[in-house]
Amino acid sequence: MNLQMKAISISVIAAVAVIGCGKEAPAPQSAAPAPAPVTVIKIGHVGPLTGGIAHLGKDNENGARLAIDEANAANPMVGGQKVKFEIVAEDDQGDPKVGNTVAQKLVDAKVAGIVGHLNSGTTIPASAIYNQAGIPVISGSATNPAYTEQGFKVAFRVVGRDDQQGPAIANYLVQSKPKTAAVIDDATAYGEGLANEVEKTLKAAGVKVLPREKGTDKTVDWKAVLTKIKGKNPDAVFYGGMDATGGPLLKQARELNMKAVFGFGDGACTDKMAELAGAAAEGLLCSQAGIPVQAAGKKFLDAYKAAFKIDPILYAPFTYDAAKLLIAAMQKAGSADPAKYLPALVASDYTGASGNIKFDAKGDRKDAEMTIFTLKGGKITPVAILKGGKSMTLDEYTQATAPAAAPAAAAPAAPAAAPAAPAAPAAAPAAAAAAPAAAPAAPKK
Ligand code: ABU
Repeated sequence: MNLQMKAISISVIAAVAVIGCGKEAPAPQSAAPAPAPVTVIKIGHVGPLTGGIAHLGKDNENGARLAIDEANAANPMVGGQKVKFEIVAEDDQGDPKVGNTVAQKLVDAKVAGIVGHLNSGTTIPASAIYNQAGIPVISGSATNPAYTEQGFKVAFRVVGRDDQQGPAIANYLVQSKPKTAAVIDDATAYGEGLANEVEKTLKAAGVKVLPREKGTDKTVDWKAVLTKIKGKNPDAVFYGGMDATGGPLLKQARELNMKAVFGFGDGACTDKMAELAGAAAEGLLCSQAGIPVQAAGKKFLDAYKAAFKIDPILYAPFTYDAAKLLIAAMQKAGSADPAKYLPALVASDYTGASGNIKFDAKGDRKDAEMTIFTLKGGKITPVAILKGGKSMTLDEYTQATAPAAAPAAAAPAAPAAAPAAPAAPAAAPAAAAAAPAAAPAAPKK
């Protein structure tokens, strides 16, 4: 007897058995409607989840994860179909080779879009793999201009670029009137690229810049480099690198009794600096290529804290927005097919946790903010938010971006007065920072 025959026989015997017990035969029932199929849409996230900057990789991943969880909680539909978004999180260890391997893994897993990578040094080569596969990628933290200068239609970022960030932080260093400056980098695409931008601005301002000193993204013993620099007595020192290496650099510089003003970029502009350098971190000037985390939307900040029991560190609001942008574009296009939703992503006009996001022809964020901080009382503290040639305090920014439903119309941002003086030993910048250089626009190929 084949299986089908067996099944029919068993059903007949069962039915007869029920009737034979004197019970009523059940009324014939129409078949229950099959549940609507739910299509799973995979979104990749890549960042370093191991190593010295794993805390930043996890921060980025948390942002994307929160966006996806929120989207799923709203019973999302794409093209009239019920869908569920699924994060596929990968660890690239901040290493370009590992980055390429996991990029290919995500392509093979048929993700519909990617948030990442964290580092410019991994994002730039991995973006060639995503471009080849036609899969959109949005970085929430990679700031090296080269990423969006490759002509890849699928490559986007929601933070500013280092040709904006470099001049912004360098102009703050210049305001302490240094005659001589030292520039150190970690030999990564990010650290070296940002250091180059800072050096250009310092030289243009008439500051003598010492020959470049280098470490790596793993260097934690800077004594030889610092001893060499100390002998030349620079008034200012800029380091292009991440907090895991920048913290020890700053600590050892103060242990060597160096009095220079220190300036770092976004990778080393976190509260981790105080954890790693202790009191030596006080007075550090640093920059981020977007709004400060405390200026992110309250709904995002509350949801992040509730979900992860910690506050976001640096670029989580940006990776949150990147994931939301991908989802919004899919929903607008009615498809998770990258070729079909890419035009909707290009045309994004989206207000998220990090403000309004539109992309220029290269895939860069239009009018990205830059923030300058000083480290005070163990915390990085925003002193100026720069946007469109204007400088605002955090309060002014918050007022200017308050919801339209507020009782009074938000006042336009006025140029800010001089930022608060960094704590000793840095001298106070004398005036508001110069406007960041506008990114040249060219059509994406
Ligand atoms: N922008 C700071 C850290 C990430 C990067 O490598 O660009």
